[in-house]
Amino acid sequence: MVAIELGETSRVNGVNGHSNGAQASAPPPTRHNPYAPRASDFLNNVSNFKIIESTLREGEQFANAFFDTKTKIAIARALDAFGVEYLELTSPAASEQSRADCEAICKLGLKAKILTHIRCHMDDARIAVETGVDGVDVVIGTSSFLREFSHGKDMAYITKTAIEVINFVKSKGIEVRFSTEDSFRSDLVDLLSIYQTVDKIGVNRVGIADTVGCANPRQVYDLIRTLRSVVSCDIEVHLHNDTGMGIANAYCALEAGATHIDTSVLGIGERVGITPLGGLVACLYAANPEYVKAKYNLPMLREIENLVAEAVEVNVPFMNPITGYCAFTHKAGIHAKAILNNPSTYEILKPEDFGLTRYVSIGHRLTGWNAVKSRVEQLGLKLTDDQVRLPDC
Ligand code: HCA
Ligand code: CU
Repeated sequence: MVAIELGETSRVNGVNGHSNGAQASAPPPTRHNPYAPRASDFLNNVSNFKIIESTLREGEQFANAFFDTKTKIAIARALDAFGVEYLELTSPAASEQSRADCEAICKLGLKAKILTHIRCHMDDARIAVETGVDGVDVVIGTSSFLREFSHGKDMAYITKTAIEVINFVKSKGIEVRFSTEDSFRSDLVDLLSIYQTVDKIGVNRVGIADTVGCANPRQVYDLIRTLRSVVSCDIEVHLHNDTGMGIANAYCALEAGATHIDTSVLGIGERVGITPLGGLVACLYAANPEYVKAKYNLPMLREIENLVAEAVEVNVPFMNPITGYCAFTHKAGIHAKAILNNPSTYEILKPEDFGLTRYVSIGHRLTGWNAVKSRVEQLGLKLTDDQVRLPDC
């Protein structure tokens, strides 16, 4: 556990908030935030990560996703223009159309690296390496549930096949990642031992998948931190959102030393999907706005979400970070007054950084006169403060 520096203001807790007589000579309170990332968090990658955007793989598994080639290309181009580092595509072994689409996207000449996602099987690997991808994401289930009720293989077989597939993909000069499905319900010794084995033979990344969305942030932190101490390769996380932890878990994974986060636009995927791209970006922007602004074309977010929402026929949720219908609307009089003086009082995200504008609601009994005054000024009307305050003005 890393020690937390206590600022002068924190000490007040030790005396139940009452003056102990020493305060007159105490230095003025600092603005130090004890929860911000600390230099001593040497594993922390909150300002040093890559996004593996999986709308065209995990997202294609969303119940209402039926992407045709044109739509896939539009999504790939939009995500590339936004600046994600990787695009993950459905396995070319899944269908003839999946293979053709994968090849077509590889030929677009995008800046993002193109990955495809396959089962840990030589038949799939042989097809994948012929498509023109920059890398292959390999996965196999290791939990007792999947070993017993899905593929039926034991750890010895899984390890042997993983080595064969990884060596084969590497021999083609492209990236390879090895991941275990349902990692959080797999035996920890099995997990660490297979990851150590694949790290030694030169896998580029290992992946942890919370396939059923059962993990909480502390569990994610602990597992990634343990894994960080046994492998030297990069670490990717893939986090399902069944209990609403997708973003929080991704953040904790980065704090613990993960290097790559899987996302999909609006979080679409199996069941309720995975860590959403927009929500993750909001969370990481709050941690380090300059880093996130420099990396991604933030004003494109809304357009990308609308594109995907339309393609899968859903609405953007009203409480979506950044693009939700009320994301930058302020209503109560106390909020409006402070916002009009200084937007940072009630906004951790600056709407203008996302190409959006704030809105101060005025049509309600909770609205204060400051909000009405501001609207009067916007409209170029000439009213005195007394007139603005009058209920019938
Ligand atoms: C699935 C597989 C997967 C794979 C994740 C990964 C999962 O569809 O069940 O390759 O890291 O959630 O386990 O999406
Ligand atoms: Cu998944």
